[in-house]
Amino acid sequence: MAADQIRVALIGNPNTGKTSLFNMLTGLRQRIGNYSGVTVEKKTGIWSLPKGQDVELIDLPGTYSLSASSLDERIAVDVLAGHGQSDQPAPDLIIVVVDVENLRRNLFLASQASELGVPMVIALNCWDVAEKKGLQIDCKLLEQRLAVPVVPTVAKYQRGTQELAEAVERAIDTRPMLVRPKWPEPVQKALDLLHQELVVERGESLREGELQRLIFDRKSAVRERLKSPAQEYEPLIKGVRDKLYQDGYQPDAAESLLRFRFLNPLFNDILERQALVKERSKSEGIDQLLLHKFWGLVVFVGMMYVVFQSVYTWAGPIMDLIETSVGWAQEIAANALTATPMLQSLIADGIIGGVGSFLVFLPQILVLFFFISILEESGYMARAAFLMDKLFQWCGLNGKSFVPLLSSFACAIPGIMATRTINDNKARMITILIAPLMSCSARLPVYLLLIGAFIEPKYGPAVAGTMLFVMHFVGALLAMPIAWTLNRTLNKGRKPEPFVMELPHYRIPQIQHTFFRMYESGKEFVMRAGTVIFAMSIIIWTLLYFPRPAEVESAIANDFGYAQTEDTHSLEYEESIHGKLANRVDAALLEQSYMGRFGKFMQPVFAPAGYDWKITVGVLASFPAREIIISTLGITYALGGEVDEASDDLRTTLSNAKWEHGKLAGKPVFNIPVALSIMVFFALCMQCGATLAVIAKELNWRWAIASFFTLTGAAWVAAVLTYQIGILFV
Ligand SMILES: Nc1nc2c(ncn2[C@@H]2O[C@H](COP(=O)(O)OP(=O)(O)OP(=O)(O)O)[C@@H](O)[C@H]2O)c(=O)[nH]1
Ligand SMILES: [Mg+2]
Repeated sequence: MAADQIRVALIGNPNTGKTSLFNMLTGLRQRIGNYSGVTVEKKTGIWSLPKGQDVELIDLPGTYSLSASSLDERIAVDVLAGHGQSDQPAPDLIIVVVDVENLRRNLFLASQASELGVPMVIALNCWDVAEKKGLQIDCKLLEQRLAVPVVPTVAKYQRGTQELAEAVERAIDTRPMLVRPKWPEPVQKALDLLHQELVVERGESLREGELQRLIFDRKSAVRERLKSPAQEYEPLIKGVRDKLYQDGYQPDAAESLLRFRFLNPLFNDILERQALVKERSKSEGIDQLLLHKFWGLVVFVGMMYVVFQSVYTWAGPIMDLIETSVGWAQEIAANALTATPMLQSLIADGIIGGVGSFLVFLPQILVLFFFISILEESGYMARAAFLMDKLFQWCGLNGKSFVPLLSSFACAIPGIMATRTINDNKARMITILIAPLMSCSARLPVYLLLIGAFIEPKYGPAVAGTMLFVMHFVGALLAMPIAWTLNRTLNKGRKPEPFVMELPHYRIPQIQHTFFRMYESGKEFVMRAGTVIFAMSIIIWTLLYFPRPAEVESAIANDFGYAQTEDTHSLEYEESIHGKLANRVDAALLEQSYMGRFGKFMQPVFAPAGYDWKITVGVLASFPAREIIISTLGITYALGGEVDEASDDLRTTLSNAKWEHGKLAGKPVFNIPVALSIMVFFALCMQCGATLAVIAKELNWRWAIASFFTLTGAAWVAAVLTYQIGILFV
C-alpha cells in the first residue's frame, strides 16, 4: 500500500451496518450479523472511487463513545486517534455510519470524533427502514446544520454507493468538519489550562478531543498514550476536575449533558414520523413471548431442537450419496493400482479413506450454518442472550458473554476473539476459558458418525436427532460449574455490570447472505479436508502401514495352515481362503505398525472407558484437531482388512468391529456405552491446537496449559463414568 494513499475509516455505533457498507464498497466479504459486536478487529480493503482514485477503507468494531471500555472499542478509538499497535497516523477522513432510527444517539459519537480534528462524511444507513416506517428526514437541512455531507445509504441492498463515493471524493479535497459544541466557560477554561500545561509546556501531542477524555473519563485510555507517566499529571487533572465540580459540572456526567444540549436543537424540523405505531407494537408483541422468563426458554429449546433434528434428517440423503461416491472412488483407485500395492493402499485407504470419511459430513455442516445464519440475521440471537442473563450472572459471566459463547458453537476461535467486547476483565477471562466447551462444528462429524452407527439403527431418527441435540449441551453443562468456580477463585474483578447489549430490530434474513454463510463454512470445511485432514491422513497412514516385516506374513500363513490346502479345492474356496489370509495378515501388520504399537501401549489408559487400541489411536491422533478421529478410524479399518466391500461406509464398519484378543474376543468393540463414552470425551476434551494458541494469545500460555489439562482430565473422567455406568444397563 502506497504511503501517500488516502485512508478512510468507517466508524459508528454497533450494528449500524459498517461492515455491510465496507463489503458493499470494497467488494470484500467480511462477516456481518444482526447483533452488536460482530466486528472485533480492524479490517482493511481497497475502495476504488469513480474518478479512479483508490483509497484504503478501514472497517472498525462498533462503539458508542470514545471512552473505550472494552478491547474492541479500544481498537476503534486507537485507529481514530492514530495511536495503538499499528502506529499509523489518524485516517484522512472518517465515514460515520449512522442508523437512521437512532440519529441522536449515533451523532453523539460523531460529535466526539469531530473533536479529534478529522474531516467526516455521514452515511445515514438503513434508509430503507426509514422509508418503510414513514420516517422522513430532511437531509439537506441536516447537512447544512451539521456542516458535513449527509448521504442516505442502504448497505444491505447496495444502494447509495455512487452518492457516497462522490461525497467522499469531494470531502477528500474540502475536508468538511462537523459543527462543534461551544463549551460553557468553566469547561473551556479547564480545557485551555490542560492544553497549556500538557501540550505547550510538556510537549504532549494531544488534540482537543483527547484533552476532553482526560477531564471527562477517569479511566480513559488516553492516559496510557502520554509520554510522561500519567501519575505525574494526576494532581493537575484532579485539580481541574475538582474545579469543574465546584462550578456545578459533575465531570463524569457533564459531557453527555452538554453535548446533547448542543445536538438536540440541530434536529428541530429534521425528523417527521408518520404512523409508526403499528410496526413497533408488532415487534413488541413478539418480544413479549421470546423474552418471557418461561415461554422464552421453551421457544429457545424448541428452536434448537428443530435445528439439530433438521441437521440430522435433511442432510441424510445427500450424505449417503457422498458416501457411495467415496466408496466408488476407493474401488476405482484400488483397481487401477493393483500393480503397486503400497501406492494402492496410500491412495485408496490413506487418502480417499481418510479425507472421504471426513467429507461425507459436509451436508450437515451446510444445514447447520443455514440455521445459524437465519437465527443471527433475524435478530433472534440477541434475544436469546437476554434469556440467559440470570444464569450468566450466577456464573459470574456478563450478558456480553453470550455472543462469544454462541459463536463458539461454530468454532471456539472466533468465539474467543469475540470476548474482546466484554469490558469486565474477569468475565472476559472466564468466557475465554469455557468457550472451548461449547460444541463446535468439528465435533459434529464425531457425533454424527457414532449416533448414525449405534443410536439410529436401534432407536430411529427421532431419538438420534434428540441425542445430537443433547450432545451439544454436554459441554455447556460442565461449563457452568467451571465458570462458577472460576468466578469465586479468580481475583476480584469489577462488580457484575448490568446487561448492556442493545436489542436489534427484527430483520428479514437476506437469502444471498444465508447462502454466502453456508458457502463460506462449506468452503472452510472442504479446505480443512484438503489441508489438515489430507496431511494428517498421509501421516497416519504411514504410521499405520510401516514397518512391514516379511516374517509377519509367513508367520500368519503358517499359523493359518495354508500350506495344507494344496490345490484340491474349488476356485471359490481358494479365493475365500486367500481373502481370509490376507485379512489376517493385514490385521497383524496393523497391530505391529508404529501407531499400532503406540495405541496398544496407551490402550490401558482408555480401557476403563471401554476403548480398544484402535479407538485409542483415533483419540490420541485427534489432539491437534478433533475431526482427525474420523479419518483415522477410516484408515485404521481400511488397513486392518476389516472392510468387506470398498463401498462399506464407516458406520457399517464400526458396527461390525470385533475385539481381537482377551476375554472380550469376538464381541463387538462398539456398543452404546462405548459410543456415548467417546462422544462425551470429544464433547469435553481440549483437542484443538488452534484454540490453545488463541487462548495463549488472548490470555497467556499458563492459562492455555491449565485449560488443556483441566479439560482433558475432565473428559477422561466423564468418559470413564459414562462407560462404567452405561454397561450396568446393557
Ligand atoms: N434494513 C437494512 N439492514 C441493514 C442495512 N445495512 C446493514 N443492515 C443489517 O444490519 C445488521 C448489522 O450489519 P453489520 O454490517 O454487521 O453492522 P456493523 O455496524 O458492522 O456491526 P458491528 O460490527 O457489530 O458493530 C445486519 O443484519 C445487516 O444485514 C441497511 O441499509 N438496511
Ligand atoms: Mg461490523
